[in-house]
Amino acid sequence: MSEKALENLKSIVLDFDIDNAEKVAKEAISQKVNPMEAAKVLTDAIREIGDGFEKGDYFLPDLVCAAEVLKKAIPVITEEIQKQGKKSGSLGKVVIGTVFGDIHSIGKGMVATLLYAAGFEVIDLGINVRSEAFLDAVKEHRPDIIAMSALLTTTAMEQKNVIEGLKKEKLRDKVKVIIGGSPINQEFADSIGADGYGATAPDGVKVAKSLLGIK
Ligand code: B12
Repeated sequence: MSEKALENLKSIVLDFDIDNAEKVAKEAISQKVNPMEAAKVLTDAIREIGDGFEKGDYFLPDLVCAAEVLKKAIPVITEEIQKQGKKSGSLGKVVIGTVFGDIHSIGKGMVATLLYAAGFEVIDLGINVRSEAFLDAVKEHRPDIIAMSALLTTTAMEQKNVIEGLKKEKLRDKVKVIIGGSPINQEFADSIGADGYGATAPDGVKVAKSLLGIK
């Protein structure tokens, strides 16, 4: 039963079926599909579209439509993740955003949801966030962690700009920095002086907890 529901979730992305996205996601949840598994199926499927785009098999409107499918399906899935989560907000405070020049929102949103579900207080600055806005948020909210997402090789360096800004403002030792996004890896994170990197949203939660010494 849940195999079929997962297949249906994959199909709505690959068929760009925006109209049925929410309904299929709701069906999956009502059939007790693990919401984390559902999120992974949707993520893998949209990456397949992304790979096809790179090869020239798909075009920008296809990326836009696939993203619209996820925008309808993901809230249903994340609502369930939040329901199952602790929501205590007591593990610590995280400021999160997608860096300047980058409008990819879906992965950042998933990281924010899982951090929240794990018990972090999350302040989401949104997309296309200038480094000054990250720095202002650190001054205003005094978070334990800044989490940055970058999906483009051209915007990945913005994460370094924020870290350099923190150093200039003498805030670097006040906050941990974690980064992620498809072009990011551990080597890049080390090279720009980030404290942690997560390949997936669940990894992000693990890294955040471990940086704050939470078991
Ligand atoms: C959907 C999509 C879009 C949508 C975004 C809609 C939206 N609201 O987000 C639209 C159509 C707008 C778009 C636009 C563009 N896109 Co685009 N897009 C994608 C696509 C297909 C999927 C991204 C996605 O949502 N994935 C699903 C989520 C769940 O996965 P994720 O973002 O990777 O996040 C996961 C992890 O990376 C991690 N993570 C993410 N952030 C963080 C942060 C932290 C702290 C941690 C710990 C973890 C973490 O956890 C997440 C969940 O597990 C990717 C393909 C790909 N392989 O990534 C291309 C892709 C990223 N796009 C690409 C390009 C080129 C573009 C455009 C430049 C196209 C154009 N010519 O205009 C524009 C750029 C616009 C801009 N200035 O930002 C390229 C980037 C190539 C590169 N290396 O630079 C990709 C890789 C496609 C490709 N293969 O060519 N895109």
